[in-house]
Amino acid sequence: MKDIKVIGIPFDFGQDHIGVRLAPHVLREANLIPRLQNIVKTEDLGDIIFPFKLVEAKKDKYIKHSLGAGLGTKAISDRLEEEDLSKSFLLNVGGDHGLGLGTIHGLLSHHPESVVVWADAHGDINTPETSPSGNFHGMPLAFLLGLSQHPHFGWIRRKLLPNKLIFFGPRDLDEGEKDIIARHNIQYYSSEDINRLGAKEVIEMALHKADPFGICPIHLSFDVDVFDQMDIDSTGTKVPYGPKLEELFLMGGVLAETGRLKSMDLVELNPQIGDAASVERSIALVLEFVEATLGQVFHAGKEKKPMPAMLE
Ligand code: NNH
Ligand code: MN
Ligand code: MN
Ligand code: MN
Repeated sequence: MKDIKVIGIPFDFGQDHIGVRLAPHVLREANLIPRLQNIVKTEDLGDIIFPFKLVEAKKDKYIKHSLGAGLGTKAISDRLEEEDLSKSFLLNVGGDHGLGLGTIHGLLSHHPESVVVWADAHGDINTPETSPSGNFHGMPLAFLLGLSQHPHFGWIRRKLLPNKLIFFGPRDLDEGEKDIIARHNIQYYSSEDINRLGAKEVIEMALHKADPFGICPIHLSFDVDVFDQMDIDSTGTKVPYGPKLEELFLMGGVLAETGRLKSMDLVELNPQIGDAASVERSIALVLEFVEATLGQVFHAGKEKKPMPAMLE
């Protein structure tokens, strides 16, 4: 890979806090692009614009904002499909996690064999029927795996195989999600597993099971609520007992060192949640994580970056 491409995706149809759509803007204001430029040539592709209003003729029974979510994820997938990603690392800056359906569906057109690491406090694999909230950001994986159908998502034509999916850090799963994960035998490493076994051991074991020959491209779908609630405040659904900060940074590093990490979603940062100081701290942490991970993607094997200051 020769460069990084950054795309802003202010998608917020997946839940009810509109602040997530501001995250691409605040991260750029906090120097996301220059910080990546320090690592390697970085191109900002701008934002995906969603050219429709958040209006629905009638309340959808199971998925809130289903029209926006369906059209929005299709727009994301189409946009990524047409992008030349052959020499680039793609960083998708959300937005809420519902966008993962669009980004991963689009990426599967470039790399059909991709392994997806879903780093999240949640499972995001509810079907509209099992969802306790009706929020689409809790459902993208059910659509991506082909477990759900809905008229507003009739455009979906690719599937992620359950054996290519790895859950990293969940600790708040709904009952229906537990059933789905068990039924499809999806790899699952809870926050407790990670803190007990170590992120490196967990990720190496998981990648080996998903891709025994070590040849498949890797996509990291990173929901910032995977961080412990003590570490991040500016996100809509915080959960305690997260993986230790150093285990999460280590996970990014271990993925980077495979040489196969090709893309990443960064989602659910909401600069409208928390006071000014905690928003600033949340942004700083997210930037540190991206910088540390991409630093290792591009410099693995060369001079190593020191640990980020906040971990010392
Ligand atoms: N599982 C819950 C739901 O389906 C919460 C999902 N919230 C998230 N997911 N933030 O990452 O509504
Ligand atoms: Mn609506
Ligand atoms: Mn999520
Ligand atoms: Mn989450």
